[in-house]
Amino acid sequence: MAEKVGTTIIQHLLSQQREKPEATGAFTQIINELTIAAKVISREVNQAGLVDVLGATGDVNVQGEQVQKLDVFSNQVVIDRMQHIGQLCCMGSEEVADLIDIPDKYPKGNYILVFDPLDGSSNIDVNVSIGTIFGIYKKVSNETDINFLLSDVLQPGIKQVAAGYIVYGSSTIMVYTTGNGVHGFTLIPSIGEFLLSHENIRIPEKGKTYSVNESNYAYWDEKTRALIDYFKTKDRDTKRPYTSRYVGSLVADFHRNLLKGGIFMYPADLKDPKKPNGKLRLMVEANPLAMIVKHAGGYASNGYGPILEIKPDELHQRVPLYIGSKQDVLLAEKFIGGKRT
Ligand code: AHM
Ligand code: MG
Repeated sequence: MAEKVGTTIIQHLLSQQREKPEATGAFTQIINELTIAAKVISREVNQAGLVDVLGATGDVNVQGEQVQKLDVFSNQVVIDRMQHIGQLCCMGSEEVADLIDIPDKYPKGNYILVFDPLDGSSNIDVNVSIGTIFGIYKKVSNETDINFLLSDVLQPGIKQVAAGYIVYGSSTIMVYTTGNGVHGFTLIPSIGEFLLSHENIRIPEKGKTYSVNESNYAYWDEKTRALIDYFKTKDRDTKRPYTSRYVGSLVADFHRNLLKGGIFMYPADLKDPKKPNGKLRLMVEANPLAMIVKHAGGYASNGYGPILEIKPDELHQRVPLYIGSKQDVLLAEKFIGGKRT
């Protein structure tokens, strides 16, 4: 008897694209390859403990291959899967200083992929949720030479045509948007497919949770401290204090707040004079999640205005991040940007 399998990501994407006569299938191919990369990374993440043990005995695994650090491995998986499909003109990765070219043996396309292959590096070795983040842009010039593509890459996040993440947690979930709702798919290991599990996710307007690395308190300015103090202060009318949750993996913290409501913050701090804008990267971390939260009814800000409107100056630019439930992020803006009413 035929079993009802559920909706795969590609099926879902195709059903959305049927309403767009201009769709060429290029985009579907990009998402398809990304899901394959995600499955490979997920498999490896699930064996992380084992890989670590084997790595310690001489950095060679059971197949006699060199054991790679998982983040380096994930970076290579994404590059290998994405470079051959003929739809990308280049890529930008958190793990690679410069833009990644498409080898001459493959055709080039008009899309740009930016990604963080395995975010949450401090949690990789300790079995805590980690994730992959990606954003997709369309090239604006007619350039094909990698030396002249940087200005095509440095577009504000509002120009993303799609964005998503994969969280490797108690299950592996992929969440994506093309601007037409935010949808989540859970990897079913027994059939090797991501199936629709969270259709049209909407983030609550206001949450009860704040997520921040509070050990940075000593390095924050007065406005930032006042904001965190606000969330911790007791006030029945505004349902405070909020509760605190901080995994230390952006994707995991973001995913929880997306489903349950709340605000994630990585403010600017004075810890390292070379990083006055905090830790997180605009292009590979903040922008993709900002697009997702926007289409789920939330908001992402640098404390002064929308993340998605910032014009990047460089690929690895950092940015203070306040992201999550709209009312909570607007409140953060009032504290940080001084737009108090
Ligand atoms: P990474 O790209 O090196 O993994 O760093 C990004 C991670 C985020 O996932 C997380 O939100 C943040 O760093 C945690 O930083 P901290 O340890 O300073 O709280
Ligand atoms: Mg990262």
